[in-house]
Amino acid sequence: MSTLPTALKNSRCILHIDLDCFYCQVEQVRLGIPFDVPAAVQQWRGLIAVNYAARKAGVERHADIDDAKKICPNIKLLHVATYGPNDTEPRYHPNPDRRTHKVSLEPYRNASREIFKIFHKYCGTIQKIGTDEGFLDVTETVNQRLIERYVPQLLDKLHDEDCGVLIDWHTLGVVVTSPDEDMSESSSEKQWKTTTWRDLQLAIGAELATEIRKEIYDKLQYTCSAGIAHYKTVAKLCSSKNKPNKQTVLREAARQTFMADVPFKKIRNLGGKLGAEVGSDLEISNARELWKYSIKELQDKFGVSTGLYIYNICRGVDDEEVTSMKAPKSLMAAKAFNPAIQNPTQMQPWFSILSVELHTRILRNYEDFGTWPKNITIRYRSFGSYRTKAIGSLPKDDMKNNESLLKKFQQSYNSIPDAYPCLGLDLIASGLSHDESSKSHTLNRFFTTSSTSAHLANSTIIHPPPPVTKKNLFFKKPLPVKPTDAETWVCDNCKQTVSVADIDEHTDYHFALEISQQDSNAPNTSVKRRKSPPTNEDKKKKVNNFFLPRS
Ligand code: DCP
Ligand code: CA
Ligand code: CA
Repeated sequence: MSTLPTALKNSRCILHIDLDCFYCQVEQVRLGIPFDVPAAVQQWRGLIAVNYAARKAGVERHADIDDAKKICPNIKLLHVATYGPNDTEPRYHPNPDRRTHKVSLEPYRNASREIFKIFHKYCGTIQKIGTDEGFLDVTETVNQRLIERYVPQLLDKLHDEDCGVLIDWHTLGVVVTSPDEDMSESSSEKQWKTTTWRDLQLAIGAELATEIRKEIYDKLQYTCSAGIAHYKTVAKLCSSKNKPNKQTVLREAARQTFMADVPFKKIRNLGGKLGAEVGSDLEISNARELWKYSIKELQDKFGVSTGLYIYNICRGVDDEEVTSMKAPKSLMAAKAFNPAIQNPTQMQPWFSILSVELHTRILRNYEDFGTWPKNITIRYRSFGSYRTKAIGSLPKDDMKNNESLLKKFQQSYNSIPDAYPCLGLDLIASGLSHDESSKSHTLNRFFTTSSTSAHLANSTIIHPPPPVTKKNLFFKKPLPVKPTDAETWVCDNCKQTVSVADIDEHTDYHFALEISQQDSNAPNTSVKRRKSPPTNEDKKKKVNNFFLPRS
């Protein structure tokens, strides 16, 4: 792109989009409950999502249903879908019981797929975080629009910082302002005196965000909030700044002002251990309080790369790439039993529930990514120790419905001599990979798998960090991605940091490794694991109570 203004050579446009009270919206849309009616999604006796009308009335996430009703008597409590005994799909049972039913997050996964399909129409570089949010690097599309619309008339300004274009920011969402900026009264609206090329890039990004949010609303009736900025961290902070149903643009001129009062624990990657360390070492709580430290001081204290990272991140600058989502390596349907299951009669209904769930997920995954599992494995827990049993693989022809899977599952489990009491039962599909038949089929896929995303990455512009200027101190070299926030978790096995969304997949990866080793040694025998995977308690501790669906 030779006509790209110089100021945009290293400038990215990042959107962070997050659905408003996501689970609650899914249920409200399903039931046709208007958004101004207070409502919350209930899982057993607790609330896992609360809509904005109910939040106004003082209802908080995790509240007990009775407390919620006291605070807000007209609140609509909508229980999540569950699998009951013999259900072949999740249903909205009127009075589900955790002893006989299993929570299903399938409706939210389905909604999520529809949302991400729309994201994919606008952007090829999407990093999915959990089910309801993602980063979109829209630089390419934005720059294209910018070049088409503005560059031909402004060829003489290509090397300037300012482009002189008048932007009606009021149509683009909430625009963060800074008190030291020059404003001029042009017509009736206040305008900033200058518009930089980078501002223009964000303005077009905001226009794109509006289009995406509009399409999500028109097609699915969901509202979401968006942040538009040059860096991931601030884009995320912006999307949560004005909720619900708003978008917030952070221009460079206002970045520092915006960052000043951000509690630094709210900053991506500083919510966890690193943040705690910085907070206690330097006795600070806001991003602003970090500004008085020089790069060198921070590097002396926290190491070269972490010091530089902190120096930049407290000013709202980072150089983290938006990394496209990858196909999962394994899928799992899991249930914890409390009290433990004591005998085959009690266990009987769970075989069907878990095989239906895994079956659905295998087929859905095949549609999305075209990968098929090599191994199906049972993992069960009795008195703290996990045991596993491989049940082989299932060809696609045997997966038209869940019956073969159910039969194999049942037979294998029933042949285990010491299967009771059982505290937890997981059915896992691992070794997901492309097979010959999936290659020959043209499937309607919108996700990319690892190999195709690598190809995509090659065809997109690589954005090196912006140069150091007098006004802004940017990175001199790319930062190692050091996620240490509440959305990440450190694996006990390999010490790798993984995002919460990937915990199960990561645990399953180790597990699958073991299985493949065991498979080659002693196939079809139940084996004791060398090391237990993290329990839900462990995970919860490590991820600061971030939600983990497993019930
Ligand atoms: N979730 C959960 N338990 C948690 C956190 C989240 O079950 N501790 C589920 C329910 C949420 C969904 O994930 O609806 C998305 O999580 P968010 O943190 O984005 O919260 P919401 O979308 O509900 O609200 P907001 O509008 O503040 O984003
Ligand atoms: Ca959300
Ligand atoms: Ca979210």
